[in-house]
Amino acid sequence: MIDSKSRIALTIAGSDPTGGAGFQSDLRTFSAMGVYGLSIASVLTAQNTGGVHSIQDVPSDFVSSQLEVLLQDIFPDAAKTGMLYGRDVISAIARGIRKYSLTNVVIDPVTVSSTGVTLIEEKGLDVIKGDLFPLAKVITPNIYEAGLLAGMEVGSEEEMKEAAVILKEYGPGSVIITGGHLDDRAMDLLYDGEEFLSLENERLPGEYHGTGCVFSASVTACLALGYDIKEAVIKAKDFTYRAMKNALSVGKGMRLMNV
Ligand code: PXL
Repeated sequence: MIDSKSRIALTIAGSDPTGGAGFQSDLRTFSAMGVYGLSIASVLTAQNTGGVHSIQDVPSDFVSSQLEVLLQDIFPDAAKTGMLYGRDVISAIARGIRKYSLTNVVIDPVTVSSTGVTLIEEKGLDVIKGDLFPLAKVITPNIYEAGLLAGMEVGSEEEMKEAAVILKEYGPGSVIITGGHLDDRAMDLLYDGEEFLSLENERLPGEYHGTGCVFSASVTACLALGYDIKEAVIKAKDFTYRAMKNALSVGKGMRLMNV
């Protein structure tokens, strides 16, 4: 049960009308973990379970207004970013995070949808790396995004470690790379600048929409609840796995995470 004493988490993310990803999914994840959710729409999408049809950006001034008005009133215990799309929007969010000294910031560098549609403007990744990564307690790229961001091929556990070391240099407190696989095991790697922790579990077959959003939102909720990064990542992985295991077939396409 959420009440006025509940911890609060903010998501700054895109709208996904299916609710499988985007801020709609983040809000459900926060609720399921007992955290009250705030949301700021950074970009809109037209999509269904078959994929993303089109993208409509939100003017960066209006993203700034949403942040200003909300943060003058409520201070969240943790915050995350998801799909941001435009470079100006990314810079505006970085300014807002700095101005209001947000803590427990999780940056999920969303680049591409599960069906292969690009979800970020060209060069947007450079702005995420330069402006947002230094403000992050943890960044949560998947293995593909880690490769793009670190400028290298990432397939093996060794390459995941190399990429994590490169990404840590942009200034986040920790790096977690998700979606590695070793034979039939799923593997995520956490690097805090000192040691590596690899987390493995069963790899589930099939296509799921919104796994990255659920993982980063559950890390954010755990940070809001006061867990440290290692505990947050372990709990988030378990939460994400259960949401995949119970995934819903509500449309004609991909299954949606059941949070
Ligand atoms: O899963 C990445 C993602 C994040 N946010 C929004 C999306 C998607 C994928 O489609 O639409 C809004």
